[in-house]
Amino acid sequence: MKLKKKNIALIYGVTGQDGSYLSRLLLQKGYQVHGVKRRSSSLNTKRIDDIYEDVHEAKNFFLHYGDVTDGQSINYLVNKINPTEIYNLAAQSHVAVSFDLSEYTMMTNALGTLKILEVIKNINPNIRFYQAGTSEMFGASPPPQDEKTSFYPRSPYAVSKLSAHWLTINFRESYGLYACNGILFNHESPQRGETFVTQKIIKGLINIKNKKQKKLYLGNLYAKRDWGHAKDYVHAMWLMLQQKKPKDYVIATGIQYTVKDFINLSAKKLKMPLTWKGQKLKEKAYYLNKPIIEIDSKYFRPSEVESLKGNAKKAKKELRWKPEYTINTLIDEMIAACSE
Ligand code: NAP
Ligand code: G4F
Repeated sequence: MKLKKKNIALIYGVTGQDGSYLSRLLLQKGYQVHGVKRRSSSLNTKRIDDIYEDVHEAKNFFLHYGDVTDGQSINYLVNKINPTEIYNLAAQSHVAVSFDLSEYTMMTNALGTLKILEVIKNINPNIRFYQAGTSEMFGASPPPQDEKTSFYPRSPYAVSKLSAHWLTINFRESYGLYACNGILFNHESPQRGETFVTQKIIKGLINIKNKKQKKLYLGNLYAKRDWGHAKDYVHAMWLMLQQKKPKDYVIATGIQYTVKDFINLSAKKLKMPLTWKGQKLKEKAYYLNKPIIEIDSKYFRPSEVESLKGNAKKAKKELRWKPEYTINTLIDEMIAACSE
């Protein structure tokens, strides 16, 4: 009997939100999972601590030091691990920060992707490759956005991701690589970084309710986003690499809320009735007659993406993907994790 070659995944960005969910999914599917972590002066593995296997006994989950800006290390790891699939989730992923660290963002997100693609092309063109693209690439193009919508990036982050997107397509067309772009709309979870707006709102409201914090300062309350759950979205990443042909897919819920809607939904679940007063920079939310949410203009971006709402029809039809979570179950889970 011919034994099926074990699936071996190499994940760049394993310590991030999506990396932690993707690792769990692939381990459940029987993969051997190798994750790349960056060297940092304090521990950066808290999201994957519960699946960590001691290096001396590890059988299925392995961590390696590396960095997407270091081509030699990518070359070394791909040679050593001989993966069947590579997921590139590594990025400077904060849109606002990309205005301050534009050069670094381009080097990590765009050049980093190119370095992985070059290594795949040169070492083993049969490796299947997933590139973490984003709805930010649509930027100023009006919703609903799908695979045919024009790109109009509005930040160094979005430009860097668009560059990675086209590099992935170019390597697919030029060298026949099985390389896919997922164009994922915002997805959140209890593992979401604390400076992204959903986690910032939920943690802030809970802290205020528990009297650990007095106020929450935010930026644009009227930006509209299509928020899903990371667990659903990493499933789509995996599905993209299991098809006959490599293609690009939009992954989204198709439902849009403003940042203010997200605040109101979360506050209601936390039984914190809010009253909104004032306008523009003076707009405030009151709880028990005290102002608890205020606007700080430092959280406004030099250029904003006002409205994102995806149409994932292609993924639903071809990948048979559909999200399990709703905005309500997403917020419930984030609140529950925060209150533990
Ligand atoms: P995240 O939590 O910020 O995780 C990013 C990961 O990349 C972390 O593991 C980080 O390591 C790692 N990383 C950063 N720079 C690196 C470098 N130079 N070399 C190697 N690793 C590096 O982001 P996420 O929310 O999981 O998102 C995963 C990917 O999907 C990102 O590429 C993001 O841009 C993209 N994306 C996210 C969303 C979303 O809504 N979450 C939507 C569309 C696309 P440290 O832990 O050491 O910082
Ligand atoms: O939570 P955010 O920082 O996410 P953003 O900018 O949409 O980017 C996230 O989703 C992208 C997919 O579309 C990913 F590619 C990217 O890596 C990241 O995961 O901000 C959401 C909205 C923005 O319009 C922002 O201006 O919330 C608005 N906002 C209002 N006040 C705020 C704040 N955002 C943050 N981070 N902090 C605030 O205080």
